[in-house]
Amino acid sequence: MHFEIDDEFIAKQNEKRRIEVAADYDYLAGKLRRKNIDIENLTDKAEAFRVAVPSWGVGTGGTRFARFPLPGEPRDVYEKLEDCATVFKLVRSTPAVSLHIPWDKPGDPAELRKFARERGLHFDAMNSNTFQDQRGQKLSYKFGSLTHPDPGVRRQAVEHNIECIEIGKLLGSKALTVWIADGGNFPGQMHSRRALEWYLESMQVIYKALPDNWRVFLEHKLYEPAFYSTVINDWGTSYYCARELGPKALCLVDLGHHAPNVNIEMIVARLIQFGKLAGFHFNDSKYGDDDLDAGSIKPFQLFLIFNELVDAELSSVPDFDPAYMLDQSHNVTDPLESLMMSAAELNRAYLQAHLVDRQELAEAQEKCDPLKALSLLKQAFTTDVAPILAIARERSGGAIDPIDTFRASGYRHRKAEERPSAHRISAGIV
Ligand code: LRH
Ligand code: MN
Repeated sequence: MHFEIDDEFIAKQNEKRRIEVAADYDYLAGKLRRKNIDIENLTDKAEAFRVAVPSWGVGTGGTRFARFPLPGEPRDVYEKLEDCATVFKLVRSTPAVSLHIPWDKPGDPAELRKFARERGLHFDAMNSNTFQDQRGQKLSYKFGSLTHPDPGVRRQAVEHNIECIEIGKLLGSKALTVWIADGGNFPGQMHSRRALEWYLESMQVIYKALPDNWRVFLEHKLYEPAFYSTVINDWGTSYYCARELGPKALCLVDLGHHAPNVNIEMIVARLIQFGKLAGFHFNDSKYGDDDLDAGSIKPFQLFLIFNELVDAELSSVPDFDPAYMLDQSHNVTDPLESLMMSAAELNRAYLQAHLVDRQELAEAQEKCDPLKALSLLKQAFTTDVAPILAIARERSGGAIDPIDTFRASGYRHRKAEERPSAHRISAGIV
């Protein structure tokens, strides 16, 4: 039998907190009413907010130095879905799971789809992997994949991406995310212009394999694992390629894939304006692609990104339908707790962005009153919307306090009993 946290247990845990959170909610309702803001409207938005979780995010992550596995970690894609279902059960905003191929290659896609559906889950964008060599793989990706000088390697990488689309079609996915590690560690190692030509040539074949209702997300990254040059290194290159490929190609923004202090919210505004924003891999970072928990280091930046997204949503930008996903590496926390905390942090930033008085902001911008403009944003950012997030979870059948409820359930301990694993000292992100 596989242990699951049941609704009755969640209700009991909520019972302990209901009076307190209801009081906080009513107090906040009063504060917002004075600003002619209806709290119920915000709670509906919080209940409707959705973010996908990465299958590779429910296991412990690591670095090149070490990975410290947790007892009860998922050992296959089914156990990963069990854990994704537990996160969804408690926070109610994460019914979609993004798979990575071949890490999650299903033996029987129909069976996996049924297993997911029985747990209220469905599949978001598929992720291809031409940044590692698989056992028995003919040609190595050591020196690149879609941009490798050897057309045989490029063809192998193209075929892998098309295989990801075929698997995704059977799972009900509607998008493919393509991140390639292609780049060089030494000046002169790659011919930059030729490499980009090969990238476009390869992507055109992948693009042609997309079903009509699918999208392909191009994910740029400044560096790592290549440490001198990266072929798809910034949003400009990604944007150029997405335009060259066609309307189904869009640019995905992974927050950790930019140099420190880059103004990511402006990149978001540009991609929205150019009609090429695919969506996000949300996480946070202090230095490099640290894949830390979203909102844990730069919560104001996360708010400013959602400020651009909500501004676009409210001004009904055509075809504005960004995909929200977490992409994190949980090296020192329980991955499920980090995913629940991060999902709540995104929902918080989204709600706070809806608290910005956009008419007053437009006037302040019109009148060149920067301090007024900033204070309007800060007012929204410093409004504690936690009671709304808690009530929204409870109304959707989730936990008022997901992490405390998760800990009280003993889930991790039960999974450690159910999933005896041969812990091997290892390194790397998964
Ligand atoms: C690359 C990346 C990409 C995934 C990988 C797990 O850094 O962000 O999105 O394929 O992490
Ligand atoms: Mn990513």
